[in-house]
Amino acid sequence: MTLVQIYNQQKKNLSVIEKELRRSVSSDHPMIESAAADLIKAGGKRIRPLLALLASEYGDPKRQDVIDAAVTLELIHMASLVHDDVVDNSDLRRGQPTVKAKWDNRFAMFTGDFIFARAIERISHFENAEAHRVISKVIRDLSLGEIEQIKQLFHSEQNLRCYLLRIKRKTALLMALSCQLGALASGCTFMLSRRLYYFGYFIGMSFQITDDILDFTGSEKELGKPAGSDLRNGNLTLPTLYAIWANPEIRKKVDSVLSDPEKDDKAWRQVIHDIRFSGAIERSEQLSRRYLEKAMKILSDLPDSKRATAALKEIAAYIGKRR
Ligand code: 2DE
Ligand code: MG
Ligand code: MG
Ligand code: MG
Ligand code: MG
Repeated sequence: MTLVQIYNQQKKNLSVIEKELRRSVSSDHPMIESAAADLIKAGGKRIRPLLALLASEYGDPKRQDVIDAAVTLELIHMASLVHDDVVDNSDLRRGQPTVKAKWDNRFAMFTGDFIFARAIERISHFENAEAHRVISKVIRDLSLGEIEQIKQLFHSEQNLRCYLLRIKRKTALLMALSCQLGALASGCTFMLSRRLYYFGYFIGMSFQITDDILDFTGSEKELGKPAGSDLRNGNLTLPTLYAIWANPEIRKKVDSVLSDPEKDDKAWRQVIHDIRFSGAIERSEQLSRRYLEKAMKILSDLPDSKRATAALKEIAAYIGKRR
């Protein structure tokens, strides 16, 4: 099965979700309406709704709760990104100007809140109290993660646990929730929803590690921003951490640029080059693969005959091949 086939299989559901998303973010306020239209148009892979749809196939995928779950997940994701672009001062996302760039920070904060409120409205449809509990927990952890991330910016004294917790909160938990909620919404047992949660968690960890690798290995054209942007913004990701733990010379250089971010571009380029060719990328790839293996292991315990199992396998494989 290919990724295109998976999207094709889910085409009907995904187009209902798209319509519901559009309806959810629309408003009779012209600025919100325009920002919302831009957000929908900018698109995205809708990976969270897709995960929820696939997880729902382990129960009864026809339940209305499944669509509500998928829409809720994408709305939470969208709202968090509108806020994230304010915090990160990002003017572009998916090649389009961000809400904060097109208007301003204040407007973006409330657009994010508006979308978030729409997500809460959807959540009110769920009768399952467990669903409410797990959603709140993930949003709480997302917020905590962002606060901790700010505190850790430009600090090179970090251990692996600290990095892993950061990417868990920022990326993996929402993917885990997507699988779990899709399962719960379709009436799966709690046990099965937990297993799917771990699948989402493991691919989320692998996804973010790959994202952090690509920030070093991608070209400026591919990334839409200079290579090493994470480090330039003070965010020490896995490649940097592996490099400074293994090599005191690189640590010295990293500390030097971090202590003076206005340092000339040549110094930055040199450090980024050093990290890239230090072996740290390969070690990061190894850890990313380990998470994928854990994800695959979960699938091997799920009913093999299910087409969803094959589809989830393909998604894990895609995450492993992402360049
Ligand atoms: C993006 O990470 C992570 C976003 C999580 C933001 C969570 C917030 C708290 P990146 P990119 C703001 C929850 C708020 C809600 C639910 C309204 O590393 O490169 O900045 O995509 O990634 O910007
Ligand atoms: Mg951020
Ligand atoms: Mg960001
Ligand atoms: Mg990134
Ligand atoms: Mg991203």
